[in-house]
Amino acid sequence: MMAGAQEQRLKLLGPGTGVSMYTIRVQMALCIKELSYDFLPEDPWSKSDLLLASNPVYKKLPVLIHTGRPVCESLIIVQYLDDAFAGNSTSILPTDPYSRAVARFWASYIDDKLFPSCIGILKTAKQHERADKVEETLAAFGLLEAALAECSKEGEAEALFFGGGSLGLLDIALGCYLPWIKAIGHLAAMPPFLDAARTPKLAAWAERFRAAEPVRALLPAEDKVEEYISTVLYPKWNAALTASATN
Ligand SMILES: N[C@@H](CCC(=O)N[C@@H](CS)C(=O)NCC(=O)O)C(=O)O
Repeated sequence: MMAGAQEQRLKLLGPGTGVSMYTIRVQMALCIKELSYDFLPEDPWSKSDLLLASNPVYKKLPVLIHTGRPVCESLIIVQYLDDAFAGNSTSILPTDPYSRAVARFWASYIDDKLFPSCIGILKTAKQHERADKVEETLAAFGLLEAALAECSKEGEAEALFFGGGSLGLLDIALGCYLPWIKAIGHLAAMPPFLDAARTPKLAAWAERFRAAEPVRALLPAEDKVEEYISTVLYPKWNAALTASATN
């Protein structure tokens, strides 16, 4: 049976704060694929019945609903959009299977290693733990610098983006974190992570990414992210620390 027009329309459930990197990542993919959608704001800390029914496993945002069916996890949603709307605009994943595997590998690395190390800097007050997290973060950026250099090797000219001449999976996987990376550095009173001397390719990439259409307008201001970390995340982390100390 054909889904009705209402059901066909894409719905995106996400926090209404405008700072959720995972939701922004999906919105970037929707823009690149030139897809219109209804945004349904949700509170990630007070989960609605729709969120619980749509993502019963992780109970997290964002969730994409397409033809009445939910798709969860931002990287999977981005890849789903690329597959389901293959005819729309340029493709987000490379066409070559090996390049697709490499892009997926680094995208997972960014979520599983790079960002947890980076935000981990703020989660601890212990100097040696903080120093370890800084070192891990800088090492992770070093690896990504080399991955970006590899992208250039495959093309004839210097690659503008991880995706080559246009934005691809890795660009939006890392790009959605840019305001967070800056905000974390600022709150930790550190010099910029993406420094032109240490990671010149990444630093230049970040400038290009911030200016790139159609994703430019989706990136929140760093002070908005800083305020979110200070007013929402710090109290949550402190409450979790207190709870674990008293248990
Ligand atoms: N790996 C998930 C992470 C999603 C995530 O952490 N979402 C946050 C909002 S930005 C959330 O729902 N937090 C509520 C919670 O952790 O219960 C993805 O990529 O979609």
